[in-house]
Amino acid sequence: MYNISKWDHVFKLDPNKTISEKDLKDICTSGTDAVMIGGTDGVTFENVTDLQERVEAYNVTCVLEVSDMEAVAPDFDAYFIPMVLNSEDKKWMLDVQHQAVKEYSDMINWTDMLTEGYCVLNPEAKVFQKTSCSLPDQADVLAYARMAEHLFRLPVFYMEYSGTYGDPTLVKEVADVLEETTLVYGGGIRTVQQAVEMAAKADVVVIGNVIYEDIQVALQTVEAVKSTKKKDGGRS
Ligand code: 1GP
Repeated sequence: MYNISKWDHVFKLDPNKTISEKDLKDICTSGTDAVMIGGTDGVTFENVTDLQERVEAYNVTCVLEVSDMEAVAPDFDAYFIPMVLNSEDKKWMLDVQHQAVKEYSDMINWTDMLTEGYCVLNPEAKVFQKTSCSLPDQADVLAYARMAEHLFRLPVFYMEYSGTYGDPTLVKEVADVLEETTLVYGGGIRTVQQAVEMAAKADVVVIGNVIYEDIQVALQTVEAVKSTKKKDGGRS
C-alpha cells in the first residue's frame, strides 16, 4: 500500500516518450519511492499499458496520473486524479472527474484513488494552456494551498512548474502554510543542486524530463533528495 506522506522522490515517466530498457531498469531500481506514469499529450491506453507492463517487472510502486479517461488501465498501485485549482474552466476542477465517476463508479476502488490539488505555475507549460489556467500571484498560491488543506482537505498540493525551474522562495512559503496536505514540487529539475534545493522545501520532489535528457543526473537526484530529507528531518 502506498503512503504519499512518506515519499520523498518520484520519477514521472511520460508514456508518449521512448525510454530504453536499460534506463527504465535504472529508474525502477534507483530507490525512488514511486514511478508515476503521466503526461499531457499523446497519452493512450496502448502506450500507458505498454509502459505499465515494463515497470511492473520491477519491485517499485507504480501509479497512474490520470489525464485522459480513455487511457485508464487496471492494476496500478494507485490512481492520482489531478484537480486544477487555478484553471479558469470548471471542467478541469470538477467536470472531467464527475464524468469519470458517473461512467466508471462500479469499477473504482476508492482506496486506490488520491486527488492532487494542482497549481500550475508555468504559463509556457502545455498543461497550463490545455487546462486554461490563469497565472496566480504569491497571495493566490498561498490561498490555493490553504483551500487545498482546509476547505477541500486534499491529500496533495502539487506546485507544477513543468518544464521550468520554479521559485524556491514561494515553495518554502507554501510549505510553511501546509501541515496535513503533502506538498509536491515538480518542474525543471535538471541538476542535482536543484533537486536538493527543492527537497529542502517540498515534501516530495518529482523528476520528469531530465530522465530523457540526462539519465545520470536523473538517477543522482534520488540519493540527493533522500539525503537532504534525512538531514533536514523533512522540509525546512
Ligand atoms: C511534470 O512536474 C513534473 O508534470 C516534472 O516536471 O518534466 O519539468 O521535470 P519536469
